[in-house]
Amino acid sequence: QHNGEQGETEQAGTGSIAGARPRLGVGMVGYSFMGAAHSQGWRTVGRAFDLPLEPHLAAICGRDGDAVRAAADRLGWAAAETDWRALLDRADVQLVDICTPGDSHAEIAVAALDAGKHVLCEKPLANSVEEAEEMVAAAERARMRGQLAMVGFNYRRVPAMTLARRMIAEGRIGRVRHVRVVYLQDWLVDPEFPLTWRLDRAHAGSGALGDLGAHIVDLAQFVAGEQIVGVSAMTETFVRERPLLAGASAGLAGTGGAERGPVTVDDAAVFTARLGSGALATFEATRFATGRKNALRLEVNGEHGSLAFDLERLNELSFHDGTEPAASAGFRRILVTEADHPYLEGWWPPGHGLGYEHTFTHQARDLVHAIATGTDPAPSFADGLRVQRVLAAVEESAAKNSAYTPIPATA
Ligand code: SOE
Repeated sequence: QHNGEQGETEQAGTGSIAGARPRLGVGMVGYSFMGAAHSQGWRTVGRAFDLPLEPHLAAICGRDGDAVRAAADRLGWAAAETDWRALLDRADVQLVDICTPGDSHAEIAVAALDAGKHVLCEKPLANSVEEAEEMVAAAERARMRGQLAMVGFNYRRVPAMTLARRMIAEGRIGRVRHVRVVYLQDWLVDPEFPLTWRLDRAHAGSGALGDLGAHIVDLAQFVAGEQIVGVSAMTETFVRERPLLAGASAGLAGTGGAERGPVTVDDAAVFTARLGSGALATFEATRFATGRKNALRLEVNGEHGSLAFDLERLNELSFHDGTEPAASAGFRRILVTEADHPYLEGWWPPGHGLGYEHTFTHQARDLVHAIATGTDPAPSFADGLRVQRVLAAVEESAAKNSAYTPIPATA
């Protein structure tokens, strides 16, 4: 299931040190939550896995000089830049990793690809279908020159999720009938939580839909091994005004001032979908699930078995094999920590589990292998565009409200 095996060939553009593995110079744009998560991936990947190239954390970029220099020291980068264009000019950078809000993904990714760099871009790929299309076109041009582009849907790299995809592809649950996915967080329940960039459509594109819905759309398609072909949706913004941000935001948090401004994105999105095979899927993405911190739960029901997963117990995959005698059948827990489980060859003895951060290490691992072997990485920008089309269809369906059938009031 890994994207590419260890390569023999050296890709043009990778710097080489005599007697050592060729280097892959990484330049990162952004150093907040996702920047820190990706940095962790780049720092650890060459130690956990036997790689054909050695990732080198060449430079990190952000607009605030003092802050980006502090981030470079904290996160392990050799240099700091304050203009992403300068990052693209650096000869020691062969791969640009974009960890900025969605409104700058397209501009940076297209410029980086046109400048001859490989690109890893955080999800969602863009803020609109049009931008995502431009990015796919740039990736196709760059592919002819041997450059690769990948979008960062990191939850594909939870070992249990890669295993679930493998088991479904092997026919362990038969034909898929239902996919049921929710992604529940609660960091917006307080109406005094300030208007960070994630609540501003101009920066984020959408709210829970693009931030959380993008993950579960990608994951559902990845695990089931098929595409969504249509949706019917509702979205809601529960708190429509919030305090303006006073100062900088950090991670998901920030401090509000006295003035208020409008929330221009959805707080929650629920939608149903049909998959190509005719299977039915349901999705819920919300930042208002009080008490749920990062509850991404997925269940797939097939004609003779089911799989279930919860990100809050990410080392486990539940499996019901419906071909077993009914008297002893039932969901059982697979502890996904065996050496022959996906990605586990790089880590600990059985039972010594992994966490959220390892998904970024696995993402880096797969991209390094893809670059070394010249293999198309997954999820590609085209996969990111497909997710973007689903998000756009959800917004269109919610705006039309056409499937919504009010129930007449009774006395
Ligand atoms: C915030 O909702 C967030 O950090 C997302 O932006 C990430 O993509 C998700 O993995 C965790 O939650």
